Amino acid sequence: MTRTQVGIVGAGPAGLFLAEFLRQAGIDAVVVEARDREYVQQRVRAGVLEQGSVEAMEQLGVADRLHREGLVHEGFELLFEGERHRIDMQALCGRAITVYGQQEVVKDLIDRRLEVGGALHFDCSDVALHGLDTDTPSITYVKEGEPFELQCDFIAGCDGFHGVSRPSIPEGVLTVYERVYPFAWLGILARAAPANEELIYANTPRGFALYSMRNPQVTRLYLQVPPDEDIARWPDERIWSELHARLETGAGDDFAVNEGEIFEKGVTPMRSFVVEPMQYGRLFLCGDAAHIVPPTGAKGLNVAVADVQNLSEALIAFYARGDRAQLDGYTERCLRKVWRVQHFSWFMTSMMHQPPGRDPFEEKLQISQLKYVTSSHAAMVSLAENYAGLPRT
Ligand code: FAS
Ligand code: PHB
Repeated sequence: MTRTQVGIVGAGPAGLFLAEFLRQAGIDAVVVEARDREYVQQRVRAGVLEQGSVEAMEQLGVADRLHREGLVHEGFELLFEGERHRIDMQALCGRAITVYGQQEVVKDLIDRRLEVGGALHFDCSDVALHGLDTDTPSITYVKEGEPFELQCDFIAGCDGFHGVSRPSIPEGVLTVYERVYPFAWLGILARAAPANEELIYANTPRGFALYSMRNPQVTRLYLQVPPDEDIARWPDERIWSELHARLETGAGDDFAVNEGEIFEKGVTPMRSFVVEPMQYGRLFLCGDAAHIVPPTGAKGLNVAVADVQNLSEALIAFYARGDRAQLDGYTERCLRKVWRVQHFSWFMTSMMHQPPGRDPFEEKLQISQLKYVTSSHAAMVSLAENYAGLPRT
């Protein structure tokens, strides 16, 4: 049996940010990850970092590559009724976003963890949590056929939506809030130079589309598809023709989608999900283990970072002064941002997607909302500050 102060389950953004925050505060932690390093580093997910997440990487001193390779965007565009409308975040709320792939963030944090000799165990199976309602919880797992037990003071469940942490909380403790959307996203990565400076969110009669990117050689594109869509029904030519149809308005706008080799494609279900509380005994849930947002608001990674900032500050207060107040208030503090981004992500998803069985009244409401957020200064400020990310509270 080995001992540590904080056992961290999962080496996604939440687990890796937490490990580094704690290390820099002199708190010992061990990260236990189910998959191998290569898999964790190549998993395609988020692409947009709020200013707050960039500041977190700067605070940890792992932002050099982000500053070299990240794309700072001071605005983004909404496309509807064949016209594009720019939301100038810098002018409206003095903040910007940075386009930098989640897997790059994960790579930078893993490099740091291994560079400083921090404990990070990949390929751990049969991970299980024990004694959560005692002062000595533990994590058991198997690695290379060997059983291990890690005794901790606290456990951080950073193992995502399908992890083992949330289900380890006894029946009846958690209240679940959920909304499943009647559509999904088909996402691709393509070796094609971005044809637009900034992201384009499109609400079209054919459905939603998103024009995003990763760097000057790679674009990231999404299409609204039915919830259980079979990717086999989408050969590359069909994907490109649908992207052209949804994103190119013609009408004097020379924007055209650049095509290129598609080297990654997948379908992502869309749901909103929150559990309350986000803690049980000595277990604290962070990121997707506690809440999921539809990616339309680009918030999942960013709210995961906010959770672990709250948890690390609470743990630092506990180990420095024996003060439990922030640990006891962890859920309440996290839920302020969690429900704000839940609302914003639901708002963006409802405004930008075509629900199946088109309801003409809902369509008119959508267009009215889109016209409002692209004409009213007050509405544009609200949209801009939510998208760029509200300062932490
Ligand atoms: P993660 O799921 O990233 O990490 C959990 C880790 O735990 C994984 O490494 C997993 O292997 C490990 N694990 C699981 N079970 C385990 C077990 N039993 N034992 C040990 N380890 C275990 N968010 C944004 O902010 N902006 C975006 O643009 C955006 N785009 C997205 C696009 C897509 C297609 C998807 C799917 C998500 C997107 N998101 C976006 C949301 C996404 O980024 C998540 O919010 C983010 O990955 C959450 O990070 P973690 O909570 O660390 O969970
Ligand atoms: C992405 O680049 O992957 C991306 C960007 C914005 C979103 C979701 C995903 O809202």
